[in-house]
Amino acid sequence: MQSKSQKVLVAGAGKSGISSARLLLQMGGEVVLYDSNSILDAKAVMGNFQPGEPVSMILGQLLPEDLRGVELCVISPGISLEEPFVVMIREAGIPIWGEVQLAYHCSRGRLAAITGTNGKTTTTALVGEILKAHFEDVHVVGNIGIPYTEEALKTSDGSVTDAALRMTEGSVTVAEISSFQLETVTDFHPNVSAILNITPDHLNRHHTMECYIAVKESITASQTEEDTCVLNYDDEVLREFGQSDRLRAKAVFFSSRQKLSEGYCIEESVITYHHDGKAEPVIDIYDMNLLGRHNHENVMAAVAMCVAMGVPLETIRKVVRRFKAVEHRIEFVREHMGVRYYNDSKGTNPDAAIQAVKAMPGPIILIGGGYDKGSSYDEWIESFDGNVKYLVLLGQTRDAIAACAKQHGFQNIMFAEDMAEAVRVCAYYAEDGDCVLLSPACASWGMFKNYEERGRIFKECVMEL
Ligand code: UMA
Repeated sequence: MQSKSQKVLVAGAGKSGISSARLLLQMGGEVVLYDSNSILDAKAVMGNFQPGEPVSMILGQLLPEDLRGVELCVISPGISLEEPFVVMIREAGIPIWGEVQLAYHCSRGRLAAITGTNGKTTTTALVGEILKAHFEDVHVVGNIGIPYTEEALKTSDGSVTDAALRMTEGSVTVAEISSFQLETVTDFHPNVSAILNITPDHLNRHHTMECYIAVKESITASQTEEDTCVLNYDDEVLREFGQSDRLRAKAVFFSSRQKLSEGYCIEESVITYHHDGKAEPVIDIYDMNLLGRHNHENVMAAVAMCVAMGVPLETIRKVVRRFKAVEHRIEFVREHMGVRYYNDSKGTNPDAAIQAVKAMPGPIILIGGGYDKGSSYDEWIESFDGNVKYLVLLGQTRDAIAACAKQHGFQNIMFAEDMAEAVRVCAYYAEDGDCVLLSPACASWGMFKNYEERGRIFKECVMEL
């Protein structure tokens, strides 16, 4: 920010935009809130601000004259930089900051930041719990659902104050950072970063795997030799990255598949930390509540990050032992007539959905489909491997998924118009010992506001059975 009274265009009036606008107002700025959805409920959005605050709203098309006097644009992560109005802003010479960049600029203290295609939310939540057990002032923010700008804004009693007063040099922040958010940061500098894995996702936005990988790796761009980057040794791209001179931070690897002489791996069933010629047992995977190999990886990443942040292993062990799965991520909902129901609404891409299929303790009736991100479904269908009895499909991608499943010889496919119908169909076909799993391999947009809403509606339908 150049000056306190700056006029800032905030693009996107969702969670991130509203929270950015409030932070900017707190800092003494003037805000023009813009959203391309012309039928957005402007009154409800404006209800987030006090009468008389210098904030106005534009809906629908943004015109060149709307940019008069604008010195900065703060953009929400869901908006592609290729949108014509964003190109217009850039061509007008106005700097574009992501919501995360604005928050980072206003925050203080130390920062741990997590990216990767899958496991980010669980790892972020676990890191947050561990840090809270050791540090006094901990903030858990980002893609997990709490805009980073919101935490840079509140006092400890929840009231709003000058941003600079909220975080101190003693504060610790853990941020879940998506590839969308990484596109618009400049000097974002975590003390400890983690890239959990990289598999195809969001290719309709990033176009190629090369671009998607580059944007994920950019979480380390401002890190120095004094910082740490936690990487998955089993992911070929990340192993190469950690051993290359593109990474300036110290690489710490974890592996769920092989023994490492330095870093974190699983020996027998014990997560073990190898360092300085020592092998320290951390926790037996059978003493944890989290299911599946992907969760062992999330735990290793979280432990590695917290050790690098200076938390003693004994504190880490205690928290990991009691930590339970986060909502919407292979979340057990209930058992009804001998059938177990699981909500994995956060399985928004094929790779995440494969992990959920693999983690199920019995034969599966699977609910899939949703918004089309241009993903390929072949590996997901192959992962069924005789364990999926029926596939119930919803949403925009249902025909494409059905065609792909048939190509792979999977014929037990049904279509449903909405979640209630999908759950009813599953309950009808499920037998004693089966698992009904919502793990769509697709984003929720189009049918639902977000994956949380999709997961909540699924759980409501299951509870009504
Ligand atoms: N909009 C426009 N023009 C556009 C596109 C969108 O004006 O071209 C407007 C929409 O009309 C809407 C607003 O932008 O009013 C929505 O902004 P947004 O999509 O950035 O969503 P937020 O509500 O601000 O939520 C965002 C993240 N959303 C996305 O990245 C799509 C949330 O991640 C995040 O939790 C939240 O900020 C707080 O940090 C969700 C997500 O789906 C969970 N993330 C993706 C994922 O995990 O796969 C990346």
